[in-house]
Amino acid sequence: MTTSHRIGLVGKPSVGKSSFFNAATMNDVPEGAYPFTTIDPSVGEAYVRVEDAAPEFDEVSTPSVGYLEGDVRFVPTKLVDVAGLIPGAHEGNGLGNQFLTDLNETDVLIHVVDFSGETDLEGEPTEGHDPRRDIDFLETELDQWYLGVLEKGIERYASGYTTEDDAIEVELAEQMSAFKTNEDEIKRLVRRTGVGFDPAEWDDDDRRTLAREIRKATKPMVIAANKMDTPEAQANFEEIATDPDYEHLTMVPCSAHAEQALKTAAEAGVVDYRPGDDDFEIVGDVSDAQRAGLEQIREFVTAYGATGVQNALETALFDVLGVVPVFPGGANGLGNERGEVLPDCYLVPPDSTAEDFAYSLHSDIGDGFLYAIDCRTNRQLGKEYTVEPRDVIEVVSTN
Ligand SMILES: Nc1nc2c(ncn2[C@@H]2O[C@H](COP(=O)(O)OP(=O)(O)OP(=O)(O)O)[C@@H](O)[C@H]2O)c(=O)[nH]1
Ligand SMILES: [Mg+2]
Repeated sequence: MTTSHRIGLVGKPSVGKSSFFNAATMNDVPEGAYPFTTIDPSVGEAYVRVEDAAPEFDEVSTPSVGYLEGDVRFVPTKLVDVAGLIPGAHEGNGLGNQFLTDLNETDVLIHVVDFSGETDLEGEPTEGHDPRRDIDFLETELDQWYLGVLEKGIERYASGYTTEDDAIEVELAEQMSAFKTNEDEIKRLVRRTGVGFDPAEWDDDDRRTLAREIRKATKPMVIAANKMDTPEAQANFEEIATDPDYEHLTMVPCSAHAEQALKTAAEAGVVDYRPGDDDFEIVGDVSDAQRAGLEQIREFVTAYGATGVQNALETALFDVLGVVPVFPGGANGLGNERGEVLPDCYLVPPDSTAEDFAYSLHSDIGDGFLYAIDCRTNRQLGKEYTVEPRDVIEVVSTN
C-alpha cells in the first residue's frame, strides 16, 4: 500500500487542464477549444521524480510501481482533471457544484492559467486578457465558497444546536469537515488571524479573513503558467513573475503542448526524452518540418529549463503540500525475499514520524513498532523521528 495523494488541476475553461492532464498521464481525454469539454473529472496516474537511493548502496533498484529511468524514480501519484470553473460557481453557475465536489477530493491544486491572454474569464477567445485576473478570480471564488460554509457553521453555533460546552472550533471543524480540516487546525487559524474565539464578535472582514486562511491551509496551490510556448505568454510571465503583488505565489512556467509533443515523439521512437529534462535528442528519422517543430520546442525547454509539467506536479506535491518520499529498505541489504531491490517509494504526509511510516507500511507493523533503522548509517531511529526526503528506512516490529 502506498499513501496516495491527489493533485487537482483547476482553472477556468480552455486554459489547458486536459492538455496538461494528458501530457502528464498520456491518457486520452477529450480536449478542445470549447468550454466544458470535460464534464466528468478524469482521474489518472501521473509520476513525480525522486532521485533513486539504490546507487548509494551500489545497487540497481527494481521498482514495483512506477519506473526507473537512469537514476531517477518515477513514482505514481493521482492527478484529477477537474471541470472548468467560471465566475459565480459558488452560487451554482456553470458546473459549479460538480467542481466543488471534485475539488474536495484533492489534497493540493495546480491552478492552470492561460498566460497567453487569449481566453477571457469564461474561457472564450479574446486578446490581451490579463492572467492576473484569472489568478484573483479563482482565489476569490474558492474563498466565497468557504465563506458560505463557514457562515453556516457560525449560524449553527449561534442558534445553540451544538452541545453546551462545544467550542467554536468544534462546530466549524464539523461544518467544514469536507475540506479535510480539524479542530486543531481551525484553532490554530483562528489564533493566527487574531479574530478571537467568540464568533458573535466577528465582523464581515473577520469572517472573510478566516475563510481565506482555512482555504489556503486546506487547498494549497501552485500556478502553472501555461501556453508558455507562445510569445504572448512569455511576455506576460516576465511581467507577472516580477509583480510584487504576486510574489507570494509559486508560479511554474509550463507548456502542456511541448510536453505532449515530446512524449508523443518519444513513444514513436523519434526522440530520446525523459520527462522533466531540460533537453532531448533527436534519434529517429524526421522530416524537415518535424525537425523544425522539435527545434522550436528545444528552444523553449532549454530557455525555461523544462516543459514545466513535471515541475508543476513536483512543486505541488513536494514543495507546496510537503509530501516526503521514503524508501522502505533493509539494513542488511536492500533486496527482499523476492529478489526485488528497493521496490517501493512511499510518499508520506509532511511531518510523518518513523512510527507513522510504519503504519503506512501496514497497521500491524505500526502496532508492533519497536524501532527503525536508517539504512545509510545503520543508526537506530525512535518512533518520534521525523522522516526526511529520500530516507531509506527499515522498520523493526514485533509483528
Ligand atoms: N499554445 C498552447 N496551447 C495550449 C496548451 N495547452 C492547451 N492549449 C490549447 O488550449 C485549448 C484548451 O485546451 P484544453 O486542454 O481542452 O483546456 P481545458 O482547460 O481542459 O478546458 P475545459 O475542459 O473546457 O475546461 C486547446 O485548443 C489546446 O490545444 C499549451 O501548452 N500551449
Ligand atoms: Mg478539459
